Amino acid sequence: MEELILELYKVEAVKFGEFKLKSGITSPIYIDLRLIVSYPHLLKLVADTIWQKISSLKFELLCGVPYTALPIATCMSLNHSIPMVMRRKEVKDYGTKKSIEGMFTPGQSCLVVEDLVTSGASVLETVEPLKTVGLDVTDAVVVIDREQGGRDNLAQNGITLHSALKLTEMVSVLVKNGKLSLEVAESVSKFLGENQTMVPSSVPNVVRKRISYGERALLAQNPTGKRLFELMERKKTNLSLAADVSTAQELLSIAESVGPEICVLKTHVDILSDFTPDFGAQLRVIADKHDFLIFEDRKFADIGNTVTMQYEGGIFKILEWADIVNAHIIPGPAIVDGLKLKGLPHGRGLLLLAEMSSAGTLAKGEYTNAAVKIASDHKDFVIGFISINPASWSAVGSGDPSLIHMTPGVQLSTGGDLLGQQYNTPDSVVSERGSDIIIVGRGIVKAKDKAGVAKQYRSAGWNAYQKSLGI
Ligand code: S5P
Repeated sequence: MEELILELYKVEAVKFGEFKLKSGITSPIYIDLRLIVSYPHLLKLVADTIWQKISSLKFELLCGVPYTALPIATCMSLNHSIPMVMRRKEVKDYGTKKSIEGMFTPGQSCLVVEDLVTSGASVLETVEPLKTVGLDVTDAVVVIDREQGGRDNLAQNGITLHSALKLTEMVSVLVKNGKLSLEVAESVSKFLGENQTMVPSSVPNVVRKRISYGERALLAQNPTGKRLFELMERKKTNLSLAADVSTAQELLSIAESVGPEICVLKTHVDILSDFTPDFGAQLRVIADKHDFLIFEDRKFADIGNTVTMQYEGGIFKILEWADIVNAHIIPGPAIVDGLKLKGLPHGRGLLLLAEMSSAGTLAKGEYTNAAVKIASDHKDFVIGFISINPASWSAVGSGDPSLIHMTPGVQLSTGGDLLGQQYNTPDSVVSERGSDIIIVGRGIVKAKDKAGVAKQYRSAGWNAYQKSLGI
């Protein structure tokens, strides 16, 4: 390590003096590792030193942060026969439009390699597109950690930082070897203390790039989640109808007329006054005819054992006819285990209520983060969330493209009802708030021409989706 520090100093990859940074701040130290490509022995030494720091980790791919770390990652790849992927700094708007180049399969683990970490923002800019294509990224390795907050910022975003060298270690080795005076060493340490950076935990959302429903179908682990993404791509609709009417007869008639416009029909089966045991079978016929999924908005909220009975039994027998159900996470993860026990053998999917549309909802902050965690631990059964503003979520994994977001409280103009419901527009829900599916109830059900109004919602939702893809 001492050898590496002295070599970097010798080639002036690390310099001391007065340097004006981009931010306007004057720094007593300047580090530029770009020039190590001119010294093959030094490049090799850098690659070997950082390898020692991560050799015990398990990963299948390497990705260097462009550009300075690319040759370093290449050396590691060649020395240890580990394939690389490359992140494009500029995503081409013609041709393949790929942000990640190279061969990989979703679920593979990838180590990020970087030359220098200050705030951690540039590492996160590479982590995010890797995660977007389904790679598992939990660790990053750098040559030099400037010790200005990057380690904590990355940890907050679920990334463990490994470093070959810390800036303060470098300074003390240089002092020991008579290359640096104590006075300069003190000014560096004062500078570091006064210039700690903070990366807001929303950084991944800012750099998150939307990918198409079709691509996300390939990432979804649950068969119903996969079918839903495929259906949306095929039918070109992200509209879900909340068919909140009081009779089964009326519901079936709306399903018939609005069915061609929607991807999901949402029911509250316990509000139907004329429910009969063949209701589910009748609705299924219409769903198959018009190519939509059925979501019974049952909002399970009990212990695992009770929900298995509520899901399968009683007079409604929801398991027999509903592709999707949803659950509150208030009882903890066992509610998911209970529902999964019954639902998964039938290929069914579950949505978790991570947020709610009603005024004063308690489903926010840590509660929402807990829903994200439970979902990511059960991706074979959980297909996504009921959410209101997923783009603002701070939890690690909140931007997981294999999970879907469905948002209620949607009308063509904002407002609310007298009982706490709050409405956002389709455009705001999809293109600003980062959701995938708009759930519309009274906006369609109370209209005279239900199919005509559903068409308007459908095109508003789809246009917003295309806008968010940059089309
Ligand atoms: O937070 C929520 C969750 C749900 S599932 N807020 C909601 O409004 N819902 C449901 O969405 C609600 O039960 C109703 O079926 C639908 C909204 O209906 P609308 O008439 O207000 O559009």
